[in-house]
Amino acid sequence: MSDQLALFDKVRPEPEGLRYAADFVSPAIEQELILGIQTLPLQPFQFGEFEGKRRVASFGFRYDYDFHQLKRAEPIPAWLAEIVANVEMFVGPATRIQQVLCTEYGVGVGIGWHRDKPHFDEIFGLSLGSACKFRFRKRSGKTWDRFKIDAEPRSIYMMTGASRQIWEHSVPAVEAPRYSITFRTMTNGPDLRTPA
Ligand SMILES: O=C(O)CCC(=O)C(=O)O
Repeated sequence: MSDQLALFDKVRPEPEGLRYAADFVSPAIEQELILGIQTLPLQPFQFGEFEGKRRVASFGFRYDYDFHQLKRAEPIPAWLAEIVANVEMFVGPATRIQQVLCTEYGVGVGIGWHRDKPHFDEIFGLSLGSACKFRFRKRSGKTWDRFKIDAEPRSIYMMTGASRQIWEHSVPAVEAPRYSITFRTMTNGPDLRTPA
């Protein structure tokens, strides 16, 4: 574990591999990032014939629910380069973020229970604009083990290990507009940021 990683507050009793750090970005950077997201051509999240209420833009890669395949997306834009580098540095120098997802949640919008696609490995999530309950659940016989963090604006969470591979996560409907930037490393993918 890198020295930087030790700066994440340990969440107890947590799903293994879950970390949370408050105040990862300043209020000024938060506003810049929100403005950046608001200027993107955000589209309702599509999964097959269904459409989610949250609006998203993917960079690096995107998962295509029609073809059940990972596809290349627009490259990560320059205005996100610094925050991507900061997340990589914070987690550890070997970290290579290759997928970025910008999401806008209007009031009353959330995200249902899921695990991220196996093409992605480690997941880091920056919360912007307003707080949310970030919930976890894992089957335990006929019931569920449950866990929750209050993800404050400007905070970051990290999901690796069991928190990412075994536990599902969801965000219930938010009470004020929330934005998130999800940063993902790839399980096996080509390193798009290394010239061929
Ligand atoms: O908004 C968030 O922090 C969570 C996003 C998420 O779980 C996803 O897009 O898969």
